[in-house]
Amino acid sequence: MSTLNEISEALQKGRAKLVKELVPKALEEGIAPRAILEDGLLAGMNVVGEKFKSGAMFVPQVLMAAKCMNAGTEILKPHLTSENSEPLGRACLGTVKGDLHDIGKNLVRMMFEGQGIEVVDLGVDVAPETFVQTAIEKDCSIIACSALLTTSMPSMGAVVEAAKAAGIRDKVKIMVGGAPVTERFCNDIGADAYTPDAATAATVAAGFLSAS
Ligand code: B1M
Repeated sequence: MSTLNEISEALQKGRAKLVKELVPKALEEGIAPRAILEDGLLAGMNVVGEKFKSGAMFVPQVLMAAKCMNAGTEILKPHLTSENSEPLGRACLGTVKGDLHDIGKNLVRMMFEGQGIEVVDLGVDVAPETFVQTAIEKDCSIIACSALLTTSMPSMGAVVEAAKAAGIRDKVKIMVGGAPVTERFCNDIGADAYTPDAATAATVAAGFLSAS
């Protein structure tokens, strides 16, 4: 079995210690960090998602897989990000209200920081007003929202409305993403950018900050 498959299987089985051994092994074998993330860790997480959906896996097992994902990405972090010394600008980032999923949000943070963007990480279950208040207080040019649940997505629209109500809509770019989010949804709520993955989000955010 290839090391990438071993990583995927170890994550599916919730074996964090093994993931911590296999990720450095894959790096030593010369496998690209991005491939380890996408074809090892995320591939395993997709299987977990399918099994969770069909009832073949339950919350405690999914939490173990999430722990493996975090352990793996922590090791990959220095290899995925190229530290820029000059900060490009500041963004506040969070998972929207009612939503506790944070793995994708943490990846976005990692990629933003790698592009030299300072991140104010608001965590999970973040109210629309908190995004906006933080953007004002910390002088953030970008509000970045992640959502994994179809039921929490509407909160992204509330962020756009809260920014308008606070009079800062023309001063911030609002970026949205997460598995159920689409370009169309982004346009419907009047956000500025939808991106399908964390790396693309960081590139787009850097573009916004360079242009401002
Ligand atoms: Co949850 N869960 N979960 N869960 N969970 C999903 C999302 C689900 C699709 C599973 C399923 O049924 N197949 C489903 C949602 C269904 C729906 O709404 N349509 C679901 C459900 C139903 C639930 C609960 C309601 C289950 C329950 O309790 N009955 C519950 C909700 C809790 C809550 O939030 N209020 C719940 C709980 C949990 C756990 C706590 C057990 C755990 C989360 C642990 C954690 O995050 N610390 C969990 C997990 C792990 C998942 C799955 C299996 C994996 C999610 C994940 O981390 N993927 C997930 C199934 C799946 O997605 N296949 C599922 C890896 C991560 C890197 O991907 O976050 O999509 P993702 O990020 C991607 C892109 O989307 C993008 O970048 C990343 C790639 O580079 N991206 C952005 C993300 N944010 C971005 C922002 C951007 C740009 C790109 O710009 C700002």
